[in-house]
Amino acid sequence: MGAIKDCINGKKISNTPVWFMRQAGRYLPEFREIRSRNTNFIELCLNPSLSKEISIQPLKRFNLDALIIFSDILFIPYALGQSVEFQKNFGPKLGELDYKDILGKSDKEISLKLNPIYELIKITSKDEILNDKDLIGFTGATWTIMVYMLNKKSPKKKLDENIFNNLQQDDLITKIVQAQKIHIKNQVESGASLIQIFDSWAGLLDEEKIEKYIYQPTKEIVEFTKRLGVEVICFPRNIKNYKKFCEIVNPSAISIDYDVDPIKIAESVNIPIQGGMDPKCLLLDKNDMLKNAKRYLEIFKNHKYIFNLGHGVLPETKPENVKILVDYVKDFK
Ligand code: 1CP
Repeated sequence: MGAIKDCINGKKISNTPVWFMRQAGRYLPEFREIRSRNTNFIELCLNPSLSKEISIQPLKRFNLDALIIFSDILFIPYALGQSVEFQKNFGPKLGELDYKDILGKSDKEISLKLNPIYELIKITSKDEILNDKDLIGFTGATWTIMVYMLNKKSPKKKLDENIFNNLQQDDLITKIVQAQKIHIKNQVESGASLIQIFDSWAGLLDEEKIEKYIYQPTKEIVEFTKRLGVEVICFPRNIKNYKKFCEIVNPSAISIDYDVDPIKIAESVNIPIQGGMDPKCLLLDKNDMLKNAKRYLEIFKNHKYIFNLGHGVLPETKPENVKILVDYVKDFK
């Protein structure tokens, strides 16, 4: 069992466990090298030997406690039959929704389409570099997946408010939840030791819509994952009330964003906490970066705490800084 699971389960560990969202990706020259030869992002993710190589790249450089698989949250729409492509300097572009086709997708069809991801997990979990480290599988949260499916592009570009008037929306939610469960179960059976749920757009919802779109489906997915015997970390980015989210959804650990006040979180949340530091801190000079890291480590000293960031590693980050940060966290007493 890895240090992250141990931390969550209250076992004695010698130092703060650490991993990063987007630890595999564009800030690493060795990733950019593979990416430049593989222009189709979906095909790259669905090539188990290449996606394995990318997943282990950060572990070759840094003393991290976990590997996160190189994949994407948009494989749920893909598995449901919606077309997904990634365009340079634009991001994801999703196709029209064929409800009859989507709502009719069987568990078997979904599993079959995502099979290369399970193959990736199987071969990666056997690699000796993993040793006793955790292997993190993931899914997008229902709300965030629904946003991409109905909005067809990043809501950062523009959120179509009509998504709430979509007549088939409730059926779609049920279908996404079904696909998420199959995807989580298959990842766990293939060797994932932990699951993270990314709700990157949780902060877009008004309070009165949160119950239906976030609390209810996420609670269902969390309970499902726990029943599989695996811990589940939730990242409801920019949610207004983390305390309430934790009370209702009850994940094994909560990952916090960089806008939320860590002191308030430390006072109000009593489940294991992950992350928080602004990824921009990795762009500062060494002393300023470590001052920020120290702040989080001090604030959560008496908490079960997993060091991570408040969002993903930025593409312009220098790998040297990641190394300095990881070594600092590992030596922190
Ligand atoms: O080279 C490239 O252009 C690809 C960039 C890239 C990468 C490296 C995308 C496209 N996805 C990924 C990998 C990825 N995505 C991982 C793998 C492993 C790791 O973390 O190291 C993970 C966990 C994700 C999850 C993901 N994809 C999220 C949730 C986390 C977050 O960042 O908020 C989201 C929202 C996506 C959608 C997505 N995938 C890629 C892009 C450009 C986007 C759109 C983001 C947006 O809407 O702004």
